[in-house]
Amino acid sequence: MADTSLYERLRPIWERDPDRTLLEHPNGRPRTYRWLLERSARAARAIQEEGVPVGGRVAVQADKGEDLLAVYVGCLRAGAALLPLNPAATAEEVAYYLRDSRASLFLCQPERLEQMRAMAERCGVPAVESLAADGESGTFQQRLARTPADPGPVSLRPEATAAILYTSGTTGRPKGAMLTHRNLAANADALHDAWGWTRTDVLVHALPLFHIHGLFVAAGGVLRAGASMIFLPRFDPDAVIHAFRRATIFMGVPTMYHRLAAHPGLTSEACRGMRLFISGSAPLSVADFEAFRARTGHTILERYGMTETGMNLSNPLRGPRKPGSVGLPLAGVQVRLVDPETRRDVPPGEVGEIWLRGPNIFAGYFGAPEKTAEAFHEGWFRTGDLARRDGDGYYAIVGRLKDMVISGGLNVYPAEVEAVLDAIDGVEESAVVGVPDADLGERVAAAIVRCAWAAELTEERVITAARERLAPYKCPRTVRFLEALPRNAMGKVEKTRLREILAGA
Ligand code: MCA
Ligand code: AMP
Repeated sequence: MADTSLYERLRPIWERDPDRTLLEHPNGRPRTYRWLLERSARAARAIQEEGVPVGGRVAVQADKGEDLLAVYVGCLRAGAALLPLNPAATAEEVAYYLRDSRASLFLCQPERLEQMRAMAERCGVPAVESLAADGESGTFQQRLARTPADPGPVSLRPEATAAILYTSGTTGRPKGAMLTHRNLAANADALHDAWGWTRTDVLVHALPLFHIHGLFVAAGGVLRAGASMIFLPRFDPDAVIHAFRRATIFMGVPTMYHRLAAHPGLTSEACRGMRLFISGSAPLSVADFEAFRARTGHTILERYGMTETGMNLSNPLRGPRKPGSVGLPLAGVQVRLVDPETRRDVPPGEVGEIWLRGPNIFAGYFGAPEKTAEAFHEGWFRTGDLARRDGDGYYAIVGRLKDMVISGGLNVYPAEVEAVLDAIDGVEESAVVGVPDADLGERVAAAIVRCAWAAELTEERVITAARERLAPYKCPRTVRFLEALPRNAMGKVEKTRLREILAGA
């Protein structure tokens, strides 16, 4: 791999055809690669002038807009790590990310600027500006308008951190996974080849930009190919299907495919120019896989990835795409299935934990070497996902060792929700599980044991209290009050049993 930064690898691709459209908005000016080169140069310079050193962090909690991409590329050029945050994260959650990452600059939503300035000051963040989805009205954007497009030379090694993405853990607080320029470049190259990207591809982009999926796999695929995207502010099935008429690729989480397959506008005619539909972030049900094929004639390509690793496994572009399977290892990715107890590889056909090695595997958790050490065994990253490999070498995810719920493609860690529920007045104890949900895949459900004096505590009160501290998607959608939590002889809550109890609630 070339010994340069990700930006230096991408720049020649963009400069080859600078007037090519990078993105089109449903109602707004299209943007070219020339725009990205210029806008990201200004962003890099502004990041430097805000006092972010090479190796520093820029946290961004902004609604989806074109300048998020300019700031991302600006960070790459300035040698800063981007920390993208969910706009739905509460002030308490954001405060944790800012403190933990020791960010030098925080870009927030314009309507929260005052609140966030006060909060960021308490967290020791020296500079706070706003970034608006409209591309002009944020204070950072006003600054960009008067900043020269000249960041000056920054020399970076591929081992430099390009982004830090927070991922919660089954125990403790969220951890910041450091992804290097090399990680992102290696994964972008592997996906470019595996999915046959070309400059003439047009992606329908309806994912959020604060996760690997929307930022590095979807937008990152476009940037790597020098291709174009129809850039939608959010997932709206009408707008997505409308955009298919002018596009070639779509990427979504299973909930999106479930909703598209139920939409009367989804027909083979509506998808006539499309060449590829890709699903990931959560298991795609065989029912949705089949329903989508029946409606469109297209076979969804399912793949498997993780924040710490980017993409690892993918069904093939050419060759069978099997329902219920996440396919074969991507180029450069080594995969083992290991018995988590004995740490030996399991015999063919048996279930084991997925262990990974490759140039895509992250550099560690920011400021947490012990947590990094726990995540690896002899150089292999332990995913906590359980899989089986069939006779053709295809992998199928069959379960998880980690206590985690995936709701609509977003991960929710029960330990984090339980800590918040336990702190509510009148809650003796709580337990959180995921229960099956046709739309979201899994739905967050909570069992609560009330204190003897708190018979009045209602489901509504619990949900309201949880929402004050947790992003809405993490809050339980179902709350059931029990006399006691089901426990095994060791006193451990039996989550499987609880799932059965709550599935019917
Ligand atoms: C929104 N809501 C949710 C979720 N999303 N509740 C539970 N789970 C969710 N995922 C709630 C909102 O708080 C709101 O509730 C109500 O649903 C409607 O909100 P709205 O924004 O209109 O929701 P939506 O547009 O229907 O969103 C559903 C969605 C979205 C499109 C499926 O969640 C989404 O974009 N998911 C994709 C996430 C993603 O990119 N995952 C990749 C990460 P209320 O009104 O009560 O507040 S994983 C990854 O990157 C790895 C590496 C990988 O392999 O890809
Ligand atoms: P995150 O760390 O938020 O990126 O979530 C990664 C997790 O999502 C993985 O460890 C898996 O548990 C799950 N995941 C991602 N893609 C798939 C898939 N295609 N099928 C099943 N689970 C998936």
